[in-house]
Amino acid sequence: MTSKSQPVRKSGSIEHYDVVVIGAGVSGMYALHHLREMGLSVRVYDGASDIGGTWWYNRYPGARVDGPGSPFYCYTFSEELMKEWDWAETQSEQSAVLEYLEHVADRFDLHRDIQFETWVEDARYDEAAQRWTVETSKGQRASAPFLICAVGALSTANMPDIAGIHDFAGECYHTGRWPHEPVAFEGKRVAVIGTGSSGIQSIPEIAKEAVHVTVLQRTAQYSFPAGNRSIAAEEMADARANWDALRAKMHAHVGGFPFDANPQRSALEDTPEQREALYEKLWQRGGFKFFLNLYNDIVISEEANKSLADFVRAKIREIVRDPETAEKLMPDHFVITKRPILDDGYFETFNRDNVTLVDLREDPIERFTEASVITRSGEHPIDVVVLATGFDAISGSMLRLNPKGRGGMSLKERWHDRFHNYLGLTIAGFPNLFVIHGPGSPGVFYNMPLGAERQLDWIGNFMRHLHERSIGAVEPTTDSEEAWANEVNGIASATLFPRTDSWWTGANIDGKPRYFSAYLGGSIYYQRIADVAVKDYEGFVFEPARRSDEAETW
Ligand code: N01
Repeated sequence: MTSKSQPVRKSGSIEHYDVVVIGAGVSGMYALHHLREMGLSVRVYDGASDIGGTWWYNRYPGARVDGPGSPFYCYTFSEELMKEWDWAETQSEQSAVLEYLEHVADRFDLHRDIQFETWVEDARYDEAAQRWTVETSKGQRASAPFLICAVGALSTANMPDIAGIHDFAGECYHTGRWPHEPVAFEGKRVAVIGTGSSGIQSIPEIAKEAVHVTVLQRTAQYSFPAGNRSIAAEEMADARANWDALRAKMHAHVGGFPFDANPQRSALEDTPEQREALYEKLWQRGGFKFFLNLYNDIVISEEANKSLADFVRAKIREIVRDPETAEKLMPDHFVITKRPILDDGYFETFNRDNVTLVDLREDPIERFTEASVITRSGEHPIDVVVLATGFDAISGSMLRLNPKGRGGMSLKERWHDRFHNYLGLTIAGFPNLFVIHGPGSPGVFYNMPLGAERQLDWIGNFMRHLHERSIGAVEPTTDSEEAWANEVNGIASATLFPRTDSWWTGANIDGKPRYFSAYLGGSIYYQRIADVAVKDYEGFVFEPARRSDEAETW
């Protein structure tokens, strides 16, 4: 039995640590492990009652890894960890990922330094002390020179403001806040609002149980076969035997997976027949590699993009038997410029007698009553409503935390027009604060556990550098933020991504600055931040330590 690690010191009711980490998901867990291994005293807070972050909350039916998947959606910092864990399927279920994370937490004894069911309600920088002080929902206060915000890129639920929704007397669940007890759909009429990844994963599962499912679709989506399959014992054995080479490949690959480099060929170099043959082969194989094995200009050239969009639209027409329903399911934005979706029988679900599609563009929701949802064309009696309405993504959880930096300036003030940052990690006016997977970083465009490790390894080295030079506070200049914004925009604006309304562009949240904030260069990003370190952390301003305790346990 290990006891909780002690704070560096206590003064009155405040506990002092070297680092406070907010969030105990995939990133926060590694932050704790890595910084503790470096010899620092770390305290982690999380509002949930256990580890896992997104994998703790998103328990809706059908929730699975929908990226390139297992066994490479995992931590890479420990060879032993990789070698002792067996993954059963390529698109692991939520429960399997959570089980893995629980194993990690036990193996590295993480629980003892995490305080659960505790929201950080205030985080404030004290310029004189060069420290952050946080106040929690439990009425505690803690301080540390460093604050790491591992608050999640997809964790602040988007709750739609629809007339009468609070009058609805039936059951109502958001996919990102799914209950821990099983939700029974047998004998029930269900409305699902939203057809992003969460809606498209859950609708086929709910339709297998419910009496009737009404799908309320605002934007029709392209979705691709998930191609989930079991991972054979020999495949796991092979991955273990070649782990060093695979890990090196993950570091080199644009998306952080051990795949060969993407083909360097334009769709327009092939004939329509050759393109069709490639798309068909990838469609039949399924899985996220579909997007990684495509032509190199699908998200750059409108014409190349249209060739794939037409292919998927033809697939939808082929799968969905009722032509009127198929037409309502026809997406009309640039394919892949909203997050690509992997499904297991989504379009086929519309061939069931118990599923109805409502196209909200022509038949909008007017209001909810106690027992129904009313759209322009009429009333749909329901027992359950599932809100698959997504998240205030990438920046939303930082804004919910709303830390106060120099002069008491809040992040909401600083980010009112755009999400100013340098390297996707730091913010001028908010010294010693680091954001994981925030705006300006590859975040959701990269293998997220690996991306978190790489960002946190960089942060750890930076902290050591500051300590060795007796630096008490560091922050970027606004000039370096601007140059970084230009770099991020420069890459994005060469693509079609910024032209589509999506959670990537913030268009799903009213009043949010609408622009594409992720760094699209993938692995180049890690080279960029390494270069900054080599150049003595250029772009930052440093303030000498006023006290000797800037990281007290070193
Ligand atoms: O959220 P979304 P999500 N009235 O924003 C609609 C990751 N993920 O939870 O497109 C009516 O994509 C909205 O319509 P529109 C993955 O990266 C990972 O599904 O804005 N409709 C859209 O259809 C994913 O991309 C996994 O017009 C409203 C839907 O709700 C990301 O999370 C699993 C509405 C929201 O789609 C987010 O996916 C699942 C309103 N008022 C998700 N408001 C894993 O692999 C919103 N919509 C683990």
